[in-house]
Amino acid sequence: MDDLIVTGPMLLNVMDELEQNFAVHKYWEATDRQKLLASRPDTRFLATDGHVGCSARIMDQLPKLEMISCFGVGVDAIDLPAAKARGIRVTNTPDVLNDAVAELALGLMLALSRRIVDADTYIRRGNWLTGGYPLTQELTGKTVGILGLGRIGKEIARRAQAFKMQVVYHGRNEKEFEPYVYYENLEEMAKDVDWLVGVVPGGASTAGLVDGKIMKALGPNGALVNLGRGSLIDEAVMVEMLKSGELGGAALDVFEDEPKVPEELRVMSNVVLSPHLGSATVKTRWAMADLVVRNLLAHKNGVPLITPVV
Ligand code: A2R
Repeated sequence: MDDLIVTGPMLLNVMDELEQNFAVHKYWEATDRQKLLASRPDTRFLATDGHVGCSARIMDQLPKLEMISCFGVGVDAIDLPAAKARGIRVTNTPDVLNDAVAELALGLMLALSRRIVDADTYIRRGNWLTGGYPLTQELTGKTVGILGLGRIGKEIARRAQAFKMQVVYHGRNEKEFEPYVYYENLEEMAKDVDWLVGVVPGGASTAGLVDGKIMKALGPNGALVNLGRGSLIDEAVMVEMLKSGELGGAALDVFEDEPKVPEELRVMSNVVLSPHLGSATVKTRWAMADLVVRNLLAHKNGVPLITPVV
């Protein structure tokens, strides 16, 4: 049977399926990971996720590696230039997670604007008995700027419209068949919107794209939402601006150094936090895992990959 190195635990049934088709080696359980790689020089297949990824160093230790199947749509933790240079194929799990991530986007926006998390705590602490909860804001009539009108961004846009919001967007290119206003300049868009939702891939081209200038443009009545990668936002600057009130609020599913979240963010009332839950529903995680397996089997059986990245 072909060797398959798996970098982290997958759903149990998926592990069973992988074990039926491959000799699975659990990288995350190995006490000596170098030794595991060195002992399997003929390995052609590797399964990983968007967090662990696959460095050029790991690829170098597997001279026969042909394919990396990634659980997740973001492949910024995989050294794509190194994979390309070696002719290693890389697959990810796009589209099947669009709805789940888009639902969470709207959920976080509602939670922040209607203060749902804080209001829940208000009742649990018995505060309602002493007085009503302060008035909040609604999404209706507000403008949301989507940074990255891709597969997920479009699903967020549709849901925002259902909430009677105006939708505009920024990306590298204007989309020919989309009905929303395009901003070539992110700062100009940030000035004009109430909500800025980031849903772009991680990596060098988007790192720090939402900096102090963009957050200043968004302003004290604006709110920032991030569902892509923590590296998109200058987190230290965001914390300062949230503290000073220069930025109104933030709803964050991703962070610079997950699972570490700055203590200051954890105590702010104008912030809603979730632990990278975008795609984390039972249905979606199954669909993603299924794609990981089907891509591996496609390569093993010499048929076209289902969702290739390179
Ligand atoms: O290339 P464009 O114009 O289609 O814009 C893409 C946009 N994007 C950027 N926008 C501004 N500056 C950049 N440097 C930049 N790089 C990419 O992000 C596109 O509209 C969007 C990404 O869309 P998709 O490739 O369809 O990705 P998907 O499936 O929506 O996932 C987005 C990210 C993942 O990479 C994960 O990090 C996370 O959401 O789950």
